[in-house]
Amino acid sequence: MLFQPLSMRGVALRNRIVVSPMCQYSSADGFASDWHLVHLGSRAVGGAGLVFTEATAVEARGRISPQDLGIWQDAHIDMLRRITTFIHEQGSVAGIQLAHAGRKASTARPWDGNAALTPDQGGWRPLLAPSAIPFDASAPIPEAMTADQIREVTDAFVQAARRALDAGFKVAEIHAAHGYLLHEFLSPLSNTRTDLYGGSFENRTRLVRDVVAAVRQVWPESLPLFVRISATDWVAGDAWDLEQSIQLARLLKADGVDLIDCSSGGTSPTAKVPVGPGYQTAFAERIRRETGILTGAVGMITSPEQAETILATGQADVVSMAREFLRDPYWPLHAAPRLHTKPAPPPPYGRAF
Ligand code: FNR
Ligand code: 531
Repeated sequence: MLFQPLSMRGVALRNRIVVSPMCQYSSADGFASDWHLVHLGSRAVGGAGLVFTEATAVEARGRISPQDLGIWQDAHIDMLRRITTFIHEQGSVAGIQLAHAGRKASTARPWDGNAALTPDQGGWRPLLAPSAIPFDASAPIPEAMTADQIREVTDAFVQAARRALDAGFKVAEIHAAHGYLLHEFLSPLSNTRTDLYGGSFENRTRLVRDVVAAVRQVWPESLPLFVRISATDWVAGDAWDLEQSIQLARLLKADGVDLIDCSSGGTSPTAKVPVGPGYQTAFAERIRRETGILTGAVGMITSPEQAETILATGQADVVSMAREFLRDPYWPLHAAPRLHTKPAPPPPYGRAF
């Protein structure tokens, strides 16, 4: 099944293999560079069905690090269009993950230590969040967003979607996972608001549903829209969990979302996450079976046989890989013979496979 095509609305993926979004921390002022062209382009050459950009900031203050990719200004579109054109020339599909880091914004990139950056270190203030609750003891205290700021951020997602369309992307994924802004509204661990955006499930899911509805308005009917969620906070008690994720997925399906990309974690710095091969596939399975929406499985998927089993047992409709694709951009070309399928290299490489 891994090499079977998948059609969603007017877009046909050549296979079920997705390059998961991966921060490259390689932009200046949000601009894509030759690094992004080669990084993403080579994975399209390698045979992936869908290649996602990293989390791409919808506004400058929504970056995780100063070096994040962005699409908050029209000037970002040109180089992004060069990348989508190349990806599509390879028979792959270009996707973009639209993101806002919320209270986890303004941090140094991993090889610079990951720490929060003050304004004189290249960071910025304020950090936006549902409530004035820092991610951990060493993180800055964010500002609880006003109604105006909620409107601003929602519009930033819409404008970003317009730019993404102009840049040639065929799939947009809204990042509502990993403890970033939209996930922060979902989880009672980070959202203690008492207005229309806090408290009940309906209120905590309001922002992600408003963003999805607003983006769906400008994202063409013919193009798929994904949402990445953290299916659970991995925290007992009053936190975000799988039952709520199933409920949210059902609502998002009705709101015009085509696929739920099922990750987990990111809200609590102390949560014990039982990481292991395919440790999140059960979330994709439960959501897929109980709501009928397409799902993506991600997390420690590395072998062709493992990926095939996930699809063949109905746990998900696509498999996403991040680290394995860093180790091997040509993973699909190497996986095909392992699953008794002919690899489809680009013509110039034909004699090597
Ligand atoms: C990530 N991950 C990630 N997730 C996301 O939703 N947006 C992103 O921009 C990033 N950035 C990122 C950078 C790097 C270097 C890594 C390793 C990971 C998470 C990633 O997409 C994936 O969900 C996890 O890495 C688990 O999948 P793997 O790596 O086990 O295949
Ligand atoms: C890794 C991560 C995975 C799952 C839960 C929390 C964190 N992160 C996520 C990335 C940035 C770098 C690594 C994003 O989602 C942007």
